[in-house]
Formats: sequence, C-alpha cells, structure tokens
Amino acid sequence: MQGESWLCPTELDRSRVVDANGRVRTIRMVGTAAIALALLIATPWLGWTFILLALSIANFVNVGRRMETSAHPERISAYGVLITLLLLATGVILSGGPRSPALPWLVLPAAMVAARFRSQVVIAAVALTVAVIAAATLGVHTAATIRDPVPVIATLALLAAVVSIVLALQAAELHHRSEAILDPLTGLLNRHALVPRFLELSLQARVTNQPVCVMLCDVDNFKAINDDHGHDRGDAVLRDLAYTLRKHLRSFELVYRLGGEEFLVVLPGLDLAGGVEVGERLRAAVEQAQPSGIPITISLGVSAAIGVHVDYESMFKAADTALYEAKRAGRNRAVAARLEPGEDGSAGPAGQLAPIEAAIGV
Ligand code: GH3
Ligand code: MG
Ligand code: MG
Repeated sequence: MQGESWLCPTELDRSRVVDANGRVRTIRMVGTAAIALALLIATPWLGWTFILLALSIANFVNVGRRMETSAHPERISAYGVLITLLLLATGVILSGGPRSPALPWLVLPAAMVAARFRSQVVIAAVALTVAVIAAATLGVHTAATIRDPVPVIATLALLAAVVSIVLALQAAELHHRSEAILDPLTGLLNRHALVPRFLELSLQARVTNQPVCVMLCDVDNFKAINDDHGHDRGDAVLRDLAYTLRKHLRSFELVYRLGGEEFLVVLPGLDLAGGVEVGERLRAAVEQAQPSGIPITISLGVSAAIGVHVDYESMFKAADTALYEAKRAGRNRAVAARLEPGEDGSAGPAGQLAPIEAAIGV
C-alpha cells in the first residue's frame, strides 16, 4: 500500500514491525528503566552519562509517536534503533572503549532488529554492530584493545548468542501464528483469519460505498465419498478441491475453510450478479476438475451487500439460506440470496456493523 522498501518488501513485513513495536513497548520500558537504574547507581563515577540516557529516552518517545502516523513506520523504527546504537557507542567510547562496562549493551539494538525485521535486515544490523564495536574499541582505543581484546571478543560472542535466540523465538512465534490462521489440511485460511479480514472489508466498504460478496460452498454428498473411498481419499479430495477453488479466483479473492467440507469465498467489489457469475464458474470448474480423480459437485449460496450494509452476520445468514435452497433444488448449482434493501448494491437504510467475532464464533 505504502510502496516497497528494502526494510519491508511486503505489507506483511511492515505490519510485523508495527505489531512487534507495540508488543515490546512495555518490555522496552523495563529495559530502559534497568539501564537508567544502573546509570543512577554509577553517577558518582560516570556523572555525564545521564545526558546520553536523556537522549535515548527522547529517542524512544519520538519513535513511538512518529510510528503511529508515518506511512513508513519501519523506517522510523530503523532510525530509532540506529540512534540507540550510536548513543550507546558514544557512551562506550567516553567510558573506556574496550574496558567500558557498557560495552555489552551494544548488543541491544541488534536484538531489537531481530525481534522485528526479516533476516536480511538482521544480517545488516549485525554487520553494522560489529563495525561499531570495532570502531568504539579498536578504532578509538587501539592500544588498550590490542593489550586486552577479551571484553571485545566476549561482546561479539554475546551479540551472536542474543541475536540467535531472538531469531529462534521470532521464528517460533511466526510458525505458531500461521498455524493459528491456516487450515493444516488444505493450506487455506481458516475462520480465525476471516475475523480481521472481514472487519477491514466492512470498514472499507463503509468509506468507499463498494459492494462485497460472500459465497458459501459445500461439497455435495461428501459423506458418501468418505463411505465409498475412505477418509484419507476424502481428505485428498478436499485438498484438490481447495486448489481448484484457489486457481479460479484472483489473488485478493480469498477462500476460507470454515470446517468439514464447507468453504467461504469473499469477493470484494462484486455485487450479487457478479458473485453468482463467479460461483457458477467455480461450480463448473470443480465438476470438470474431478478432485483426486473422483467426480464431485459443489453447491453454492451467494449473498452481497454494499457500503454500511456489509456485515458478516446478515450476509452469512443470507448465503446459508441460499445454499440450503441450492441443496433442496437438486445440488450442483449456485443460488443467489433473496434481496433485502441495500443487499445487491442499491442504497437502503443505514445498517449497523455487527460484532463479527461473535457471529463467526471465535
Ligand atoms: P450434502 O450434499 O447435503 O452437503 O451432503 P453431505 O454428505 O456432504 O453432508 P453431511 O454434512 O451429511 O456430511 C459431511 C461429511 O463431511 C461428514 C464428515 O464425515 C465429512 N467430513 C468433515 N470433515 C472432514 C474432513 O476433514 N475430512 C474428510 N475426509 N471428511 C470430512
Ligand atoms: Mg456437503
Ligand atoms: Mg456441510
């Protein structure tokens, strides 16, 4: 949306940075408080360090405020980390270089990067940290560093260890999150992913007065397929069916597996007539594809709404009723929901936005 950047090539990368920034806010305050306490205790020996601390706190406050309004929050975050690194390096240089008690703190900015950014950015941050450590010790206090390089070596080892641990935790967190929104059998999004997406779409529809179409798909007589071919083959049919549905939709038209052999397709920008057309196309595609070599058919119930009328609960109910009608009429067909005012793209009375979390049942 805001354009590409090396720091965050995708919108997902960018939302990860913003999300991580929000979640580490408290932890960062605890970390800053710990460092402030250490400096307070060390004041009789290092009185001037409070200037650096004050600058650091000002930096954090500035970053937090600007990230909320910037079109490129990842850049603000990266600048903030860079400023922290430079302030720490200044403190290290002024307090003894390789003998500075603050030397290990130079590891912290790279750990902050590892908690937010993709691996290429983390590699760059580690390389920069190594260069800054070398400059603050070997560069400025050359003789002292050569005489006793052990603190520098220990700090470099700490850098590798801390960044590795943060990266491992980050990978585990991402894996856990993708499992929470992806259906393991088909790889499609599950109903948990539907909640934020539909909320976003309904808010967008309010602003733009665009229609949104939802389509409920259910495999016909699927129980018989399990009974005749076995449950594993039934699973293979569902996997292939998911692939067929995905293949015949555009990238922004999303398919969710609601459970069992029931899928929901969300079509932003389409009214009821457009939705029925897509439904018919999917129906024909599945019939022709014979997922996992078994001839199957699907029935679809299609509903649509526009602007303020886009809300999950009423649209799902309408699509479900239409699906029931498709089944009753003989299956293997797409049926449009009966229209209420405002549900097909025409203007109707202003509606309320329903609490979709409750409606979806999460
Ligand atoms: P209808 O045309 O009315 O939809 O008939 P149906 O047989 O498809 O409907 P019904 O709801 O009676 O059966 C759905 C079946 O789907 C029952 C259940 O065993 C099967 N099923 C649900 N989840 C899975 C799954 O993950 N894998 C497999 N293989 N089968 C599943
Ligand atoms: Mg079924
Ligand atoms: Mg069913």
